[in-house]
Amino acid sequence: MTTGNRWRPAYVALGSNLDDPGARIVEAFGHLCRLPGCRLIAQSRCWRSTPLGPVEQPPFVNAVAGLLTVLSPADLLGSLQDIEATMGRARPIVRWGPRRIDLDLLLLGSEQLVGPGLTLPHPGLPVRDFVLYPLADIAPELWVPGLGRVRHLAAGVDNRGLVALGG
Ligand code: A4P
Ligand code: MG
Repeated sequence: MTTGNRWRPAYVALGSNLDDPGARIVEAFGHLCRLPGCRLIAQSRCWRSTPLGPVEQPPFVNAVAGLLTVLSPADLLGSLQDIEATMGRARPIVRWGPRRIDLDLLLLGSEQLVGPGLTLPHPGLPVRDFVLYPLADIAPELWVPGLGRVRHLAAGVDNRGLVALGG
C-alpha cells in the first residue's frame, strides 16, 4: 500500500557484525537507494559498537538511513525484510545474536503503532546508543513522537564504547 503522492520521512537503523560488517552496511545503503517508493536522502556515519545482548559476539557496525517514502509502515518493513533476505540473512536467528544485516524501521512520519509485527517508534530507539548517535548525525532536531528531540535523547544515553568510523 502507498500513501499516494504523500512523501513522508522515515528512518532505518542498519546493523551488522558478520562477514565484513562495514561492507555489508555500504551494500545495504545501496539497496535502500534503489527501493521502489523510497528516496534515500541521508546517510549517517558508520559507528563501531559494543554488542547489546547476552551472546558473545563480534562488535557491530551501525548506521542510520534517512528516507522519503510513499509506502505504508507495513510495506516499508516488508521491503526492509526483503533486503535482509537478498543480502543472505538467515532466519531464524538467535534473538540479539550475530547477524549479517539487520534493518529496523525506527520511525515513519508521526506514526505511533504497537503490534506484534510492527512497533513505531522502534522500542529500542530511546535506549540504544548505536541508534541515537547515528540518528543524531543526520537528524539532531527531529522530534520523536511521544519521546522528544533526538539530540536530547542521544545526550541522555550512556555511550557504551561507540566509535565513529566515518562514512
Ligand atoms: N518488529 C516490530 N517492530 C519493528 C520495527 N519497528 N522494525 C518485529 C523492525 N522490526 C520490527 O525482528 C523481530 C521482529 O520484530 C520482526 O519479525 C518484526 O516483525 P528481527 O529483525 O526479525 O529479529 P531480531 O533483530 O533478532 O530481534 P529484535 O528483537 O528486533 O532485535 P533488535 O532490536 O533488532 O536488536 N548490538 C549492537 N551494538 N548493535 C546492533 O545493531 N542489534 C541487535 C538486534 C542486538 N544487539 C545489537 C544490535
Ligand atoms: Mg531487528
